[in-house]
Amino acid sequence: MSRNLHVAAAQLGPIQKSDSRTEVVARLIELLRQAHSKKAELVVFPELALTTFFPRWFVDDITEADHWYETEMPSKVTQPLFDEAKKLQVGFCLGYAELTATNERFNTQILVDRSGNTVAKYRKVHIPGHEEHEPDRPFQHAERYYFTPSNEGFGVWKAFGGRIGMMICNDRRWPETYRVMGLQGVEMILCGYNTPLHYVPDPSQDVLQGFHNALVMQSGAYQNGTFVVGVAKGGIEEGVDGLADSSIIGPSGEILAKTVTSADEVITAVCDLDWCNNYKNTLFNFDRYRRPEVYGRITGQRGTSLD
Ligand code: CDT
Repeated sequence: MSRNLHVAAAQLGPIQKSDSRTEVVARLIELLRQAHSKKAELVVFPELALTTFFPRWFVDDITEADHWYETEMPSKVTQPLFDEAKKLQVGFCLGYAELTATNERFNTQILVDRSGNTVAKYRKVHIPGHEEHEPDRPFQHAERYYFTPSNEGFGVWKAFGGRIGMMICNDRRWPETYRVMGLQGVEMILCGYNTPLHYVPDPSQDVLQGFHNALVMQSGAYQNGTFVVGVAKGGIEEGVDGLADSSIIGPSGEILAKTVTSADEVITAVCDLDWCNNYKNTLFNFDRYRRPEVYGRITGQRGTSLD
């Protein structure tokens, strides 16, 4: 018996400030069609896939940035993507900036089923970067100004014949992200990202961006017996070079498929979700081997305690 889910990572090249939502949605539809022609059932797009990565600029009045956010999903301009998905019977996962009716701002990802219905919403938990304008930087990473960290945590949804979880970009660097989903039996984690190659606070990490990206997702997959689909918006966007390296990772921790460009590109893999059980039922049999009674510090404190 196997439970195959044919998944696609639909990497985006850069989206410039002047690119309209309509132009971007047309690119997403083209990628969706390419993925469908490769027989994918689920297509994963990057974080903030409808716009340029706007947290690289600071505005004193945040309402001047309202135009980067979606107040409804689908909207008039994104509806064609949902329509195409329904027509092709392909599901998708899409990241975007969300502005709620109560004026909250989230970095959000949704899961849409093969009938074009939204079946799950995830809002980014770990928000990196800074809150204030830092004028000495070559570019800003003011996500902490533009987004509220979600308190909703990491859900896992029964969809596409398996247990699907979501995380967004910086979430992938934190082992807790994977483990909270692992404890809900997650079988595939979908992750969009925008990762500048230049890390301003410590440029010694610049050459390691690709290594760290693979390291965290491969270890998270292996240690929780789950597939991970990591999808970039890469390439040079408004002068800032972004990591590409989108990949589909198996529960063994091995990379099954990886992009070779930093432009719009589709990769796919047939994922037998039952493969997860090889890990979940053996080395990572949580019920048998975990020791939560000695893990109290994980949830009991935030920073390092030296006492
Ligand atoms: N989008 C996002 O979360 N990017 C961060 C960049 C590093 S923090 C400035 C990441 O973890 O890839």
